[in-house]
Order: sequence, then C-alpha cells, then structure tokens
Amino acid sequence: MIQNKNNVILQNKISTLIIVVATIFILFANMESNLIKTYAQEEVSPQSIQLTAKLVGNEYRWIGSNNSTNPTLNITSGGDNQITIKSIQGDPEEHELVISAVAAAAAGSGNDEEGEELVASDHIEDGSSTAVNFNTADMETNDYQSLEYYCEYHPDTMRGKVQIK
Ligand SMILES: [Cu+2]
Repeated sequence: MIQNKNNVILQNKISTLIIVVATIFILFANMESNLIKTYAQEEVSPQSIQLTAKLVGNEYRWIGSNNSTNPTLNITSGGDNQITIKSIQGDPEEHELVISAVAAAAAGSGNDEEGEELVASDHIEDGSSTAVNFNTADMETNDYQSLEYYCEYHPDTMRGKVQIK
C-alpha cells in the first residue's frame, strides 16, 4: 500500500514537471516567432541615399552615388530614409546635412529665407561619414510646398531639392 501511494505521488510529480516544461517550451517558441517577425519587418530595408562632399573646381558640392551634382533626393513617404554623408580624406572643411521645409506661403513669395529645419546630421570632416534618418511621418505638418537640403557650412553651393514619393 505504502509503495502504491509513493508511486501515485511520483506520477503526480512527473505529470506536473511535464506540464511545466511544456509551458516553458511553448512560451519560448512564441517568443522566438515574435522575434522572427520583428526581424522580418526590419528586413524591409530603409531607402538608402549616399552623398559625398566634394570640391568641384573651387566650389563644394554634394555628389550622389551616380556621380550627379547636388542630386534631387528621392524620399519615400512614411518610411525610413537613411541618408549617409561622407567627406573626402584630407578635406579641411566641415560639412553637415540639413533638410529644411519651405512653407507654402514663403515658397511663392520670392524671398529666399531659410525654411524650417526638419533634420540635421552630425558634421563630417577629413574622410569621416555619418548617417541621418529622415521619415516624413515625423514631420509635424505636410503644409510645405517644397523641401530642400543643404550643407550648413556651404549652403549656397551644396544645395538641392528633396522630392517625396
Ligand atoms: Cu559643406
């Protein structure tokens, strides 16, 4: 009898153990599939744009990945747009990317006042590079006629348009 009772207790313990292990296993499996989903979402890679600060003749310009000068930046609406800026080794000048918005009211008026600064990168110099993310979803309003980008230090010659698609 005592032997039997001990057996029942042992069986109960084993059943409890199996349930605990199974529960832990299911929890981990769920966690992992959630992780995989998270990675899969990040896999939708952000739009990537490259600009290099170069001296062309006597003037600094932004040069795009296809070698175009002060290229129009094609920004994806509502998504991440990773903009990497690079400087040339030995370049003694600092550069910094600013994206600004020209308010609809100001754009047609002919005054060339700087618009509202939306995003600014860190500065680069002497071969260094940095990246900045731009997402139109972060903009507080879409009441802008146009966006533009420029270099904080060379705004006259390092300047181009931003097109949102
Ligand atoms: Cu510059």
